[in-house]
Amino acid sequence: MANDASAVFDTLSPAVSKGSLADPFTPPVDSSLWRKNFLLGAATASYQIEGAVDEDGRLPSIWDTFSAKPGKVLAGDTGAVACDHYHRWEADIEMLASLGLEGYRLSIAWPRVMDTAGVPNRKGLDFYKRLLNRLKEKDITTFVTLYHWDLPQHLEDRGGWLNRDTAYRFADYADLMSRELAGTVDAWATLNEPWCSAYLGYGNGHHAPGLANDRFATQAMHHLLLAHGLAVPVLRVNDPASQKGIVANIGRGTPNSDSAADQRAAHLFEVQHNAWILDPLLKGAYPQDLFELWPGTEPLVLDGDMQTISAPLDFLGINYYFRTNVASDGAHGFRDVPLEGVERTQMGWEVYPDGLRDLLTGFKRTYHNLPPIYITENGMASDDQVTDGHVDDTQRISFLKRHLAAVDQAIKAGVDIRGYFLWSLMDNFEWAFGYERRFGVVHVDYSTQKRTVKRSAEWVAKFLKERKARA
Ligand code: IFM
Repeated sequence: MANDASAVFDTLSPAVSKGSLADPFTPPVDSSLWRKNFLLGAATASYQIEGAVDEDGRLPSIWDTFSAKPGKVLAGDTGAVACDHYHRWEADIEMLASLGLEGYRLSIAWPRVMDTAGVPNRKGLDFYKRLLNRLKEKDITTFVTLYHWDLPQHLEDRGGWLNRDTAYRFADYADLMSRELAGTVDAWATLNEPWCSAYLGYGNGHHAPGLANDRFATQAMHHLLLAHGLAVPVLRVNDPASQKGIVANIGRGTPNSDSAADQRAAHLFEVQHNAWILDPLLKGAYPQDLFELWPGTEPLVLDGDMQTISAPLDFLGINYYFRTNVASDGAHGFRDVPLEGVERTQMGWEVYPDGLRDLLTGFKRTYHNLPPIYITENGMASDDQVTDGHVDDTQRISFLKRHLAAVDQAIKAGVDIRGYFLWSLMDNFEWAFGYERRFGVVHVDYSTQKRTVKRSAEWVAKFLKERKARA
């Protein structure tokens, strides 16, 4: 196998390497992307697109509270209106279907569907029922995430993910949702990116609820994973035909030099970003190196918790965006050493498709019980503008091609990868970065809510059409 996914892609299909729409996407004939059962879809999340935060009995979430605090979100943006998807969902699904996308990954807003006593909120539930029924009518495969960061504020008021009880409340919520929505969901993901909830939310405070303490982060992570473990058997009982899994964001860390200290730093980076979540899920234990990085932060773990957390999964969702080049910090940890002269996105993240392939093949070696994988998010932000009714997001087309080539390489190396979701269907509320960062393959004008299909979406649609015609 060659080392560079971009180079391999260029060799195999030189015409498409520049990301121009005029060049058809023609992956090599043996590419797994041609497989009809390799699912290609797009993803979104409730708080990032729905808006309507005060409607039909929705309760406040931690992101409503956090984004209302001055200085927490760029330009003071909030998710109050977002893409107004709560009112525009029908047109948005039409758009998704017209692009030929075969799968849609969405999340449910917990504060929309239950009151403070756990009593179901019919109006909120009906919204998701209508949405999922319509997706099924359109023959779109549905991946539903139960928790994509919008914790009900009343639970945060009782300690949030620092309170073990939140894990049990989550299992109640999973019970309600799977009883109500059984039959319309193809795959349930309990959590999206527990690393972000635990570390950004409780470890460095960049995300809601905005607490900053390493010990909080490890305890919040434990309760998040426990919530996942408690929910899986509930989902299995209520909706046996669906797949059950969890979604983890993963990070590639590469050493800044060959020195043993920098190699160790890169290892610790990946322990902190990947093994912290994957080891408990797939090995039933936290990686001990984590506590070398953060001495004295071992979470309180009760008897039986690790068995609950490591119950078998039907799939593992993987979200990948970039790599980080690191060096030793001279003590127990690592520090970022940004590389110069590399391609970056609007987020400042390095474009590094090989990292996705290398992490996936590495996981296959490390975890003998690695479940089937879906790439549940991959994509990039760019400062997209509408000109004469078009958005020429050339860098995104090139980004997607190179990452899809990396996925193909991982499949050829023996990793069981069953699908790929673009992040994101449309521009949306990018958390602490507000609306400035645009990740969509569809552009959203937030002053009019007009959607404009970007060149990247046209490109994906074209490929899907061709694949269908060849099937
Ligand atoms: O927008 C987020 C998403 O909510 C979770 N994964 C990463 C994306 C880009 O930052």
